[in-house]
Amino acid sequence: MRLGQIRLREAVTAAVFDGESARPIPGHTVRDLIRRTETEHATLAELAKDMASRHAENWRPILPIHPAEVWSCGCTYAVDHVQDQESEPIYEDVYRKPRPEIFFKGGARVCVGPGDSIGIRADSKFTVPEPELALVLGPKGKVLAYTLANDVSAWDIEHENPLYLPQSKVYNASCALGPVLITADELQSPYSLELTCTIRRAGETIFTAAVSTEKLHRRVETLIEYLYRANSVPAGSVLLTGTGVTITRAMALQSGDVVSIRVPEIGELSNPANIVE
Ligand code: DO4
Ligand code: MG
Repeated sequence: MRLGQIRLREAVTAAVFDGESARPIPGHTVRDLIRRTETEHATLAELAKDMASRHAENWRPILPIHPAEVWSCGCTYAVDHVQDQESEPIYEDVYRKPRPEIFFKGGARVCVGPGDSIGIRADSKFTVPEPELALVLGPKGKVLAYTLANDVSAWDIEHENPLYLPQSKVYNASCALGPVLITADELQSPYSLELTCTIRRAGETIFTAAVSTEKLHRRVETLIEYLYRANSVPAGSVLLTGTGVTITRAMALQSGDVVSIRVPEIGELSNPANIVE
């Protein structure tokens, strides 16, 4: 099932999507449904199926979940994170170590939905999109659904000194999610998705790259297990699984660029980029 959110009479409202049209679940957000999966011992898809109105209309999907918390994994694919500098040994080292890199990306405050602007920090000259598969976590870290994420990052700030990582990763509009969630029952495997990322500038495609999630170097269960060590992450949080695509400095995001991330089974997440102060 494709589950997302719409704005219905000013209220963020969960909705079941079928192509362009959606059937609202009035009075409930996706986080509300996630809470009910525990009390009603039902899956997200079962609950949404029962609760969605019969009437379908064309609706624009908004941010598909206002996550309690967003966490992000790094160095989970064999890519050159540094690109235009001497290879930074810490990235390579973490890729090989048993303990994955996991960092706090923020909360709903830094998230934007499909069509919304993603942010370029005014103090960064090398901001990039990081297209990633995202896991929507229920109680006890159960994967309830999947979506697409853009872990927008200011690489020049992060590469200047690893202690600057939070400033590269966490700022206004630094995380795009969507366009909708696909419930876990509908995705056979998270390891066989072809993820494509495109950057368009003034109508021209200036960058395109694809990676399969079969190249993900860690199991999803391992990432979740590490995330929950001594850390009671609430249901309704989102975990980004890392990027398998890297961008050169020549392709650094500029205001007006449009980044699109696509996985056929999930959809396309498209966002224009804009400077944020
Ligand atoms: O610490 C570097 C960032 C890693 C990351 O976000 C990724 O690999 O996706
Ligand atoms: Mg990332």
